[in-house]
Amino acid sequence: MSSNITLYSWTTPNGIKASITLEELGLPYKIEPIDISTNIQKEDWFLKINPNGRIPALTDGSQRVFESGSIMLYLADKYDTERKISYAPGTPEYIEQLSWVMFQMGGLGPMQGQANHFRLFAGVRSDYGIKRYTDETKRLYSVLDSRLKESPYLAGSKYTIADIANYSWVRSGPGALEIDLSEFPALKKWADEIGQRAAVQKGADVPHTGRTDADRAEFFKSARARIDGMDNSDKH
Ligand SMILES: N[C@@H](CCC(=O)N[C@@H](CS)C(=O)NCC(=O)O)C(=O)O
Repeated sequence: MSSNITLYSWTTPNGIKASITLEELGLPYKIEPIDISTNIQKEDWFLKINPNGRIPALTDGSQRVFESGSIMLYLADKYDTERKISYAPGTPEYIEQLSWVMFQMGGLGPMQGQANHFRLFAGVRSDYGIKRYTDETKRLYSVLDSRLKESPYLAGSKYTIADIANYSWVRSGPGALEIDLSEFPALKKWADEIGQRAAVQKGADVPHTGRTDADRAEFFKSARARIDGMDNSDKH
């Protein structure tokens, strides 16, 4: 099947969901790097592709697709005819896959995103905000851990877009929030295995910025130190 895909993205947990899915499907695509620190994603031309002004977004010919979950479902529905990384609509496994994609979109992404905000990026230090969202992230990890104790992958016996969606967030929990994944043994085993996949390693480096894991670790460390150096604003 022919495609004319352009991906607008950056190496963030939501961004790499789209690029890993494209790599797993072996689809050709053009990458438009959107460095979100420069706010290009708020410019008028980009808002025509994603009215929400965030990455990732994708165009396929004249079709625009925004929201990382919709992008994954769109790509799976249209291009995964061999069902390499998805279950067929109408099957019970498809509904399980959809449920775990929505779990990530409505739960893990927003909650871990807030934890990252309070722990790394906020303009004030709120110990309440850090605890609330880090605890909720860990609670969601325990839900994933329980599921992965009973099933090798989130939707069933096969690795799917549900795993890609959740893995893309879980992978950064240890570095950004100092979450010890060994507290969640089934989740850790699953994450370690997914992290070995060639398509995952390739997709997680899109667009290629040249930043290494050591650079990222250093960034997280100094971001946490900046927050730790402030007075806790909850007291005021
Ligand atoms: N629900 C959206 C969230 C997208 C999102 O929050 N993207 C972040 C990067 S992970 C972003 O673009 N941040 C820059 C901004 O908010 O301006 C999705 O899953 O696509």
